[in-house]
Amino acid sequence: MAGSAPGTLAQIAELPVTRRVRVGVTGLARAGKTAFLTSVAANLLAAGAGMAALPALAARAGARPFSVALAPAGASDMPRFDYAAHLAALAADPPRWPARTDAVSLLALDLRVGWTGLLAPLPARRIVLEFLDYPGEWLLDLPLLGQDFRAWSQAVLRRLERPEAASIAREFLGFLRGLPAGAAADEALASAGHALYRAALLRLRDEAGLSFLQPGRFLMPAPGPEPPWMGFFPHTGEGGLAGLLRERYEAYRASVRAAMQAPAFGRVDRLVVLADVLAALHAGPAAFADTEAALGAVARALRWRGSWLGALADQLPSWLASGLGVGGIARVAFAASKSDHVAERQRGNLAALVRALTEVPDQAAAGAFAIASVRCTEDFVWSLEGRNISAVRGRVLGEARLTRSYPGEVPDRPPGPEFWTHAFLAPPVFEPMRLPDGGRAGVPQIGLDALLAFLLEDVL
Ligand SMILES: Nc1nc2c(ncn2[C@@H]2O[C@H](COP(=O)(O)OP(=O)(O)O)[C@@H](O)[C@H]2O)c(=O)[nH]1
Ligand SMILES: [Mg+2]
Repeated sequence: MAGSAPGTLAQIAELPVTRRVRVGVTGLARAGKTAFLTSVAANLLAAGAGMAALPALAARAGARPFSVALAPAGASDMPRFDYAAHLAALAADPPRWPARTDAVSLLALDLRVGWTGLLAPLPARRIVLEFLDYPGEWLLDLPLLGQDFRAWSQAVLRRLERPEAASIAREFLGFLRGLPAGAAADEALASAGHALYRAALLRLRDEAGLSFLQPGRFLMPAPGPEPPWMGFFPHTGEGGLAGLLRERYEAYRASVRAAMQAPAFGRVDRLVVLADVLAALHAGPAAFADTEAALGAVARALRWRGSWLGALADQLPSWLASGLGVGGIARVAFAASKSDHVAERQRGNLAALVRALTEVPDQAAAGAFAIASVRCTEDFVWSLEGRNISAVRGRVLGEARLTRSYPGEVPDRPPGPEFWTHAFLAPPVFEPMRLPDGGRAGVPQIGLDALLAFLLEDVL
């Protein structure tokens, strides 16, 4: 029909030429956020320059020409992700891992996506892709939004009383037991309890390697002076002190909500949650159960009535929909990072394990992945005592020769007691592969392209 084509063209031409997509990138401790952001930027820039850096994403974009540039910072008030310094570390000889950073920062990329065929004359669309490096500790404040003080206190105390935590939390637990029934709202008691609780959280993180620790801002405080309402701790008693602690908890929740609506952190419409699941398998049953609980709580907080947020944004409770900007979260990707520590055969199991830990439904706005942002190893069949084992090999940081590694069999679901009778070995810290051409051809990765293709499916 001769008349229909111009109509269609006109409709497309009416599409907004600029779209802003903000991806929150978060993860439990040392999950690999900086490596992820550096690799995303390097590989998108390389793909935009016509190199085959992200095959799955390029396949999604089809034949449409696209180019990528680092977006100018303009007058933005968000600290920028120091891409140049992080890439320089990876591209150095010998390669180094990017320096440890804890500050919140933003990586912004400017994408221009053109049209093909009959639509080729149309002006290219301009899409600004923003990746926000979001502290993992704060992620664990999300479940608080749906829990009152009593329910939260009960859950925290149950976790603290488990053997692996109880010895570290002994002083705090002793303090709680020593509180008189119906204790009055006394500031000295409140601050003493708070100090003990906070010290216990820090040690649980640093000494026991636990990550399901709340409130997250006790470990990673927001910038600026600390308001008095930070001074609380979990407590299931009744009376004046309990009332004061409850009020402070409510003020804390209100501030979490407000922060999530603030321009800096709000408007997140996709989320990547990274977890070093292999390290948790190595750390043993208690640490693994902790990771499992943390991921489960985060996944549940991001869900509503069994459906993923993005799919049912209009049915969300309003505080949740507007807070975080979660109402607008169209997609969530949960990913096990550093999957180059195991061979291809095991990476499928690793993704299945992440799916089980987060209960991600099959067909949904949420996906489960096993990725390596910065691939350090190659797969390799190791003949050990007459058996062939799917292992990996790479260069260990600071060593000249290649090291073989086989940490153990990765379970495809949360493992039972029999799994823990064999140690799951700690993978060595591998050196990133040498990047030719200063990284301009991208960074070798595993599954990063599939994750991005899922996350940005509708954008490209
Ligand atoms: N083998 C391997 N190691 C990784 C990868 N990503 C991160 N790592 C390791 O994990 C460490 C922490 O990563 P980083 O990105 O700084 O974590 P962050 O604290 O979440 O920002 C790095 O220094 C690397 O040793 C990866 O893709 N493969
Ligand atoms: Mg970092």
